[in-house]
Amino acid sequence: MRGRGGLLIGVLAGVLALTAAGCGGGDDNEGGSASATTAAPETTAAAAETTAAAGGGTENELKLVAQGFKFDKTSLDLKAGSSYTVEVDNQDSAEHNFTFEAANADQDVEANEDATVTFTAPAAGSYEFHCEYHPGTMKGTVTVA
Ligand SMILES: [Cu+2]
Repeated sequence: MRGRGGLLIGVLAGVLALTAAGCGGGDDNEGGSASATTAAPETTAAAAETTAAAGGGTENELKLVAQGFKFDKTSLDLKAGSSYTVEVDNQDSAEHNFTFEAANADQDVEANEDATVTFTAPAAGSYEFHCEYHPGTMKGTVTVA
């Protein structure tokens, strides 16, 4: 009788110990393998996207807003030899213009209208753009790299 009682307690204690160990170990393993599996594909996808963006894309679009006799940007960064389409959104009730002489771009923009001009970025260097009608206040720099 005594022997049986002791054995039962021993077995119960063993089961409890195994259960506790099993739970802890299981959680750690699941957590570890799950994050490793998720992280790997994301890294690969991000690398592929970066490669695609750097390799392709000759079509580049920029937008300038003319408001209060000012352009919303005073600097443009272009890549030499790439093609650009600049959309000028004129929010003033006066006619404006976008002129980037180095690329032979000269586009008038009627009051409260949009206009686009397409050009190829010149060789690397520092240039300027301006509005023909308000060159004193509507101007900026173009950096071609
Ligand atoms: Cu202007």
